[in-house]
Amino acid sequence: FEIAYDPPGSSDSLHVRAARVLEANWTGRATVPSRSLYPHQWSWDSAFIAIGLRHVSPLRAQTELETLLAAQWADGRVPHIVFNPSVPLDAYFPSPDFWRSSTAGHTAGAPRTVQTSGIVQPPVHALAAWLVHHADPETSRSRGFLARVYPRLAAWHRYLLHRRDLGGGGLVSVVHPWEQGMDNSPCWDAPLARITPAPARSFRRADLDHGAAEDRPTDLDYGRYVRLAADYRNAGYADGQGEFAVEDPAFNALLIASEHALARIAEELGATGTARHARAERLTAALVERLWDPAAGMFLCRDLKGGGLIQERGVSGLVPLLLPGLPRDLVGALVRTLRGPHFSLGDRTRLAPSYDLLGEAFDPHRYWRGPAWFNTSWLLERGLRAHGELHLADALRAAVLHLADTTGFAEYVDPYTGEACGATGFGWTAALALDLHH
Ligand code: 9YW
Repeated sequence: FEIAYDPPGSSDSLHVRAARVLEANWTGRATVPSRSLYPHQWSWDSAFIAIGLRHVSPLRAQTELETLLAAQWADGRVPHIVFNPSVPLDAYFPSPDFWRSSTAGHTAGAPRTVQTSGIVQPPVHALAAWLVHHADPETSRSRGFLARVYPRLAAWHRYLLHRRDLGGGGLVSVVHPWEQGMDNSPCWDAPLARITPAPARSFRRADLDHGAAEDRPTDLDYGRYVRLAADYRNAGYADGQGEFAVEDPAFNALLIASEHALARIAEELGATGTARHARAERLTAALVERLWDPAAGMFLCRDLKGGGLIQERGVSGLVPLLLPGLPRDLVGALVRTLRGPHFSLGDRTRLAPSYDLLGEAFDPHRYWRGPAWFNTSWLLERGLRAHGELHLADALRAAVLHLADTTGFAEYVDPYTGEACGATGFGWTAALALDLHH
């Protein structure tokens, strides 16, 4: 079904309300995802936030990305959190004293002046930088924005392609569920089951001070997250030694989209983008070869430690729709899967659920185990539009605008009812609604 949106006169107010959220979450150098739950700078949040912020202040959008990239490690990794030193340690767990970046990350080249985590998040940044440049090319050129971020973005992609090809098949692996960004997706249940959880009394969750326990990951999940992160830290953040390694379709698709964007940035700077475009095409072929599952009609995650494709349908497996170079028959299959009983977009759901409606682990309220999120909807909207599925794209766009606004820019929503879950005043929800509004 479709939602009527944009009655005359109301369109300005969505812009104003979304801009107000971004203003409230702005710290002076970056934007926090949520004042209550997530009071620091998060990597992929900042990329999505910059994409929306460019419509309000191109300069602030550039600064957002530059602040994040200033915390890059010498080995090229862009950390998933950059900590704000003026926020109390107990406001978020795991805090800087858990990650100990400046000491444990010494060999990997963690920065000295700022505290960060040691894991990464999906590489949406080159795509964001390209879109931010486009919002105001004059200011961007006068500040040398692209020239400044290009070497850092190139080093970031190099880190992923060289240090994280743990399966040897050309794709990048995540070594922690937090890296992929969909923390407690049922896709991680099997690979996580092998991990011995850290004892519950060895850490204190700060998220439960702000979020409802039944909407959040469980204590057992957290025990395993902590164990994996502590092992990585104790190994000096050296890659290739951990017990968890998964090739994820969304993470890799975002790298491919960003590699294409980096090629365009290179061209804008007067260099050639040919080699980067070619690499993006090779990555696309590897993605199809290693993660496409014809029976499921979508991409699945590959568990490098347990062998084979994980038979769980997460929204991550639909995100490669974003890629313009995807083979035509795969596009058709992805669109059918999106509309079919597992995701039911445009029929029983208005935004794509984060996980299979028919899956045993489905829960409409628990974080990434069912609720619909705005960043994945933004990515799917882009994909549908790029492949000419205009009717579906328009309906999805209208649903994003309507639900973002009526929920007070919620973190995520019940995919059936649209009921707000998690935090409100959430950064990327406001930013991406702003972007689709333009
Ligand atoms: C956490 C900030 C982050 C997002 C992730 C999301 C959540 C952090 O919040 O993880 O403590 O659970 O899963 O994608 O970047 O918004």
